[in-house]
Amino acid sequence: MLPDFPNINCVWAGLLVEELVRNGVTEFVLSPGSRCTPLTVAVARNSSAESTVHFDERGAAFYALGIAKGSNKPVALICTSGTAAANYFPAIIEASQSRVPLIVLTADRPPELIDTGANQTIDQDRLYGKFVRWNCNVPCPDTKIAATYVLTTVDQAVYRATRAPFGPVHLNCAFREPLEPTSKGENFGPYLEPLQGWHDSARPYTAYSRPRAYDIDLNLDELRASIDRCDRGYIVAGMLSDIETCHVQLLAKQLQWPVLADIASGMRLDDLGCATIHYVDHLLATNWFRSLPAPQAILQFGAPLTSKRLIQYLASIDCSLRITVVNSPDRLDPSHTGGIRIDGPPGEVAFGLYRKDGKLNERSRWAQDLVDASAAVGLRTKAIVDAQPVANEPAIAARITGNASSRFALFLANSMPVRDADMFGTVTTKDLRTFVNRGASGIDGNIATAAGIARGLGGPVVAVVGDLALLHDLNSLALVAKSPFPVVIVAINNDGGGIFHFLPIASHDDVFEKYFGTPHGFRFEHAAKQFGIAYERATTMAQFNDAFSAVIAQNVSGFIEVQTDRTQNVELHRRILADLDQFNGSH
Ligand SMILES: Cc1ncc(C[n+]2csc(CCOP(=O)(O)OP(=O)(O)O)c2C)c(N)n1
Ligand SMILES: [Mg+2]
Repeated sequence: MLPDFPNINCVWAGLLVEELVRNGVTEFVLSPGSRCTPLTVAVARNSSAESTVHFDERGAAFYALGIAKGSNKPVALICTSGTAAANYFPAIIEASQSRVPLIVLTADRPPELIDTGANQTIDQDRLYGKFVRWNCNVPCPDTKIAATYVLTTVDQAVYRATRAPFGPVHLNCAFREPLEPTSKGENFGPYLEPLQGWHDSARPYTAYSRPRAYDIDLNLDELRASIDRCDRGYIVAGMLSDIETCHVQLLAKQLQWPVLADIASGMRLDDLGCATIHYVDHLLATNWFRSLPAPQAILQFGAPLTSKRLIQYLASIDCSLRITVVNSPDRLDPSHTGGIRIDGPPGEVAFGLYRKDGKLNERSRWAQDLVDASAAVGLRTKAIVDAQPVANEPAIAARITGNASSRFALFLANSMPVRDADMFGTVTTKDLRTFVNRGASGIDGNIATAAGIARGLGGPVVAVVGDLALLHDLNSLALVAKSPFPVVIVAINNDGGGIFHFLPIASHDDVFEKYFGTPHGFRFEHAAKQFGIAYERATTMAQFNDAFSAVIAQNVSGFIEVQTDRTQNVELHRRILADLDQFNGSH
């Protein structure tokens, strides 16, 4: 028997939520509001729906993004009409550009109230423009419209969100009053009769057959043969999911080509038997590197890349074979390098290029020299960084990656935290999972994303964030406070935007500090305490190490504020680069 719904709004909302659940969308992030009441009640009353409630839609949407990244599953968002819906936009842009599936359900007023000056009413039609994979204005629930319409709408929404390129979809759902689950004694039995088979089956109403994961006019065996003809080639690992990383690793191990691994690839911090060039950004800065013969092939899996030096270097190479594999039809070629662009899942393509006999190639002298030089560069920079007694950003990046326990995943906020981890991250065997928001590289929603990742993974996360990113998303500490899994915030407080010191504008003293450095003088102790999060402050590396080790060992949420200095930071980076100028390939 189908449930006895009190009114037509509840019928549609109940079907919608149940169909989402049947499609594997079990996580719902809701924000309070009146117009979305039917959806909220439907989630609350569906025993298979897991829900998180967060008052701020901007944080809620980034939290949903984090859950989707951590769980590799689509996540649903529910909010009321008006600016509530507009607050989802930054996270929708990030989800669109980092190809993460979100099902965005915004409640809307009925058509007779649009454009009339009615309260909390805006034009929500196509609110998110081209940043959603599909957009549907779901009309007010009405028994004149078949109930199966609701099911096929949800099925289409989930399908469009989870077929490549993955991304957000928007269902703008209009509701007329009554919004609460009251009944006037209507009998929906005859209306719902056509759904009896669906109800009994426990399956989604529409079974979409997915296109073959990728369909290309290339013979991968032939491509592999051209790869094998190259003596010198790079594997470049950009942003990859866990499973994709495994397959790329397999190929990298077999080819024994140097792996230029981005921090978002899952291959940067670990060795895994590959010829990994962990410190590629710094190695590229050496004169020694410029004297090496160029590669004949570049095989890139995943995008984007974090290191500007690496992006520029790859663009400068004129090689005969350049293959880029990203699961998206989008151009994703900011340097206009062209070559062979495979629109398919990087893991599967890598596996397609892998020779199934499993035989490993011998590592070339060229590749081994690069591996050795990268390790030597790593040691060289470590020596300089370790000699600094005061807390400094490169050392924090090295310690966090070196000292985090393998239970923890890392979220690296935009601006310097992600770049420092890319440049200075310690090589470990801990298989640390790393997450970033590099779709649009915003410094917004970073705390909420980290908390969402913890929920999506079902495990603890260390989030490294700058002070401006933290100020931007301060109220998302509420999500950390009630996170079911530990979230450790490492707040690097350099009193402003440290990244801007690396730009030429930094030498324009009349404008720099006020408009770019943007000092604020704030500290975060009271903020952490307001949300009931244990707080520690560090000004030396020794203090930081103690505080970090303690919170990691306790496996609880916590907040460590480290004070650093923007000017000293850029000087330290310059000293490291000057030292790398002396590098001769071994020491
Ligand atoms: C939403 C958003 N606004 C502005 C920017 C431009 N931006 C990039 S980095 C940065 C400074 C970030 O400062 P902080 O978080 O303290 O990190 P730091 O540079 O000090 O490492 C800004 C404002 C952005 N990326 N995203
Ligand atoms: Mg800062």
